[in-house]
Amino acid sequence: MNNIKACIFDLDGVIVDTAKYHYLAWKRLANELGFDFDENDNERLKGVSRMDSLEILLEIGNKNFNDETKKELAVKKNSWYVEYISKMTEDEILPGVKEFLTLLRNCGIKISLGSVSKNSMRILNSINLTSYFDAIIDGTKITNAKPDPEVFLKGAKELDVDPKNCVVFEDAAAGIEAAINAGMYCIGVGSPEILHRANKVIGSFVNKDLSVLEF
Ligand code: B16
Ligand code: MG
Repeated sequence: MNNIKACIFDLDGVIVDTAKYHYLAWKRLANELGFDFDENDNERLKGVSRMDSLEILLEIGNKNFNDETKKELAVKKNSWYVEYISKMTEDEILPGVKEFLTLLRNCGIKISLGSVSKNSMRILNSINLTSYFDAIIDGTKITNAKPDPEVFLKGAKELDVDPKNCVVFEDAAAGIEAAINAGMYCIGVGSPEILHRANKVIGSFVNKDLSVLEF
């Protein structure tokens, strides 16, 4: 059996389903700019930073703006997104997540957040989960978005655990690549077709025990 000492969790799509709120806000922006944006297009934005997401959106709509306007558009999208997530409660924690985090804590396995979202703290606080984490690495602490491994390597460093003893839980293809680039084990949460590069894929955390950390 391998020696797993830490688990690193992506936020959007792993702990909570905020992808639906990102989608609503991006769609609202696309519609305001005069084009449509569907759930299929939204898959391309998962795990991607805010400004990179905007670039993809504008490419889909075939629109071009200067940097200043792009910043204004990103601020506008974020204000709508924040409006949606400010209403979140503990009820929106995905099934089995809290129980699995509790199990890890009781077994002495360290826990870090590894999200590129700059809204991570706001979300963790509104769902009352902040105290479960030994380290929190989010979009405010990194300069390189996934698939760069920075977000996960910083988490391992803060926990003082070797990357080869870490497991990353991720719902996005870019995040799986980031975990591989960090030299960590990776468990995809979601669809095996999209996450086939992970060491294994689970549908949810419901009834998961430590055997999920065996590779
Ligand atoms: P924000 P994760 C990512 O979070 C989302 O998957 C992605 O869709 C979003 O664009 C990105 O955070 C930035 O979020 O605009 O809140 O800074 O999956 O890394 O937890
Ligand atoms: Mg995610």
